[in-house]
Amino acid sequence: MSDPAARHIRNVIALLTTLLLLGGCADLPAPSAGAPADGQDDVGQGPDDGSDAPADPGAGDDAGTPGDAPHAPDAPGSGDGSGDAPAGDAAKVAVELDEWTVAAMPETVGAGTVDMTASNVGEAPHELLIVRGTADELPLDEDGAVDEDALNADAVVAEIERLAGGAEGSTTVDLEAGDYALVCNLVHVDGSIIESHYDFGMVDDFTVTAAD
Ligand SMILES: [Cu+2]
Repeated sequence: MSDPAARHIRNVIALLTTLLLLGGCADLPAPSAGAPADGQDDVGQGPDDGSDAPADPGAGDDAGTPGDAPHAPDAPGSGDGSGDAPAGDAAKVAVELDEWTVAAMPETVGAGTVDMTASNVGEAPHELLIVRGTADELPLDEDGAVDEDALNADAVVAEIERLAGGAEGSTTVDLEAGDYALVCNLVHVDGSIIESHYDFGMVDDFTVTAAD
């Protein structure tokens, strides 16, 4: 009984040893690929988090302070931007169209963005052309109207198209310093009667001065 028992015990020990070895070997790869791996990652992340955590507060403070600093410059920067684009400071010009007058208020503005509103206070339809040059420089056609085809391509800088009596229109235009003419260039033909609004007097000189 003792020999078989001893053999059995040896076998058991051998088996246990094998299992331990296998288990040990098996345990190492298997767990390391699983839980231990996570554990290591966790451990790794732990320290990382720890190092990140201290770093983050520092970076946070750094980011906060510089962050605020850039914002402060940004405000002046945007201020400069709005200064470059004087949209907020756009000059406002009201132009009254009537039979047979064009009247701008004011008649002089500084160079830059101009919000121009035309009001037809008359009964006939009128339009408004903003043309480079003074009224006496404008080429005329056989109807006594401004010959728009004879103007330089960029001479008409803006237009508020035909407004019925009582109507109002507006345009925003960036004007360089110089002389301009505000013109209604409608021509009404009634049989043999040709009515050029310009010829009837619908023109007003308008001046844009150099910006300060
Ligand atoms: Cu007119």
